[in-house]
Amino acid sequence: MRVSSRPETGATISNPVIPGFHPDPSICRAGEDYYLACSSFEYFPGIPVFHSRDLVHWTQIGNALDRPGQLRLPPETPSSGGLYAPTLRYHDGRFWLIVTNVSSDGNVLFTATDPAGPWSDPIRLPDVHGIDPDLAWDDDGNCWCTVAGVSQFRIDPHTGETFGEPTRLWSGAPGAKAPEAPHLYRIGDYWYLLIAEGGTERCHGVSIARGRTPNGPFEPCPANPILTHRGTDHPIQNTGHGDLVQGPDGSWWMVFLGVRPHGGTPGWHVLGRETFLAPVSWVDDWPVVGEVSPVMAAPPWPLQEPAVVPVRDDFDLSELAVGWISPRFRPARDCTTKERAGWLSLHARGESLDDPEVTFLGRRQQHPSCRTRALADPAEGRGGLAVRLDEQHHYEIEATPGHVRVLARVGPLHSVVATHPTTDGPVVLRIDMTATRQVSDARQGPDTVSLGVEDEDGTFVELAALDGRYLSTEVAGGFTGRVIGLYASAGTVHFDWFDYEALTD
Ligand code: 6LW
Repeated sequence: MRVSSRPETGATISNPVIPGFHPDPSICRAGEDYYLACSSFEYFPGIPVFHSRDLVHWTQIGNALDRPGQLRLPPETPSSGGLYAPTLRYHDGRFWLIVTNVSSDGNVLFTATDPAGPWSDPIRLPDVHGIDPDLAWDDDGNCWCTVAGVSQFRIDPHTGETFGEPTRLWSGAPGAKAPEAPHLYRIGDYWYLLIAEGGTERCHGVSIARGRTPNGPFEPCPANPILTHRGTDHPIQNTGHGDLVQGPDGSWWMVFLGVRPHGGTPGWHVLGRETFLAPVSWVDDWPVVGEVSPVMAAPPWPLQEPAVVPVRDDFDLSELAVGWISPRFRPARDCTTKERAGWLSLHARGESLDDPEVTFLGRRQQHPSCRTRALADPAEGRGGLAVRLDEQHHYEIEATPGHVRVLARVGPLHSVVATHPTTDGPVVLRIDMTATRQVSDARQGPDTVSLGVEDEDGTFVELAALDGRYLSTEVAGGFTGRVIGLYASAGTVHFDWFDYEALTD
């Protein structure tokens, strides 16, 4: 790993530290290494795992649940069902990950010696009811699993067995909605219980209480919520669902989720809930969250060089890169780079992106403005390049031999927006997302999604420019964000390459 020199005074970093649909971050430290896991809902593989040495630059090293034996997402799994809110911890020389599969297995626990994988088969916790499970160990070796609500179980993490009845710990501010995302820590003389409350929308926040034992009683912090942007015009909204960690120098930090709305009123966010970082100081043994901003002071330790992320995936490798995800299931035979050397071959299962079992391979949109391109060979079928929020909200440019068409689905409405003749051979499909920066009209959407093809000299032929609000969480609902990718809706479609390029505004 290349390490740059200590940042100059005045050096800054940008937030989010993990952009795109990466919510509910949970973080742990093992020596000089940091690892972070996020929710993944209906997508397979599940639970992306990231590595960093500086808390600022993160690289995805795998997905904890990458085998069908670990993750069941049946076709009836709704969008925003599946895997919610993991907790990742390093304890006793190994990594522990606990997560809720709200669509099949309930709470399940996995272990690994290398967080890049392989992770174990699931250990089920049939008696632990409640989302957002946390793990903490006390000095006597007891393992405490605390869930949304907020209540706590003593468990055997090796078997999933529970002991005794759950106990109610603390539910945050009286009357506040959705006390959830508990994390329990021993810091100094106290046990701290960190929670989210107010719901994951604009009222989201983080509160904390402390006690002398892991089971309470807990005394709420007088300054609660210790993090919230509710009622502000801050560019980062919905801040909540945090987890604490110590930096390399012993200072404290919080990772948490937030969103970046764009456009006019009421503001639409299209990238899902993203992972942000904030400094934490301590006053009277209570944590105080420092300024949260899109550009913030760099931590005072040497920062890694940011990894250079290639624009192109050429599909030259036999395995797919870890950032590729598919709704619910990805049978290797339907999505393979082993059939035609250097190409990705997709075999259609569902007939369109409306189908929960569509063959779709995508990556998260991570930048408000970006360009995606793909070279598709539709000679044996029909398929193309799509931006997807869920089955009911997607735009796509779809190729068949001799022509392309732009399709849009928004809720119950389906539209063929444009058709255009092409040659019979492979065709370059392109979608550009351009974020709204200057709001000249309160009704202006968050971005424009332009769909089209490139002609032989590379000139973009735009066939449709659609308002991006219809592919936003404020319209579609749910917990995810945009995913951009390749699909087949009939026969077999081969793709030679896929480009994703961040555009500066
Ligand atoms: C998650 C809950 C939340 O379980 O949203 O923002 C839910 N917080 O803690 C889904 O991500």
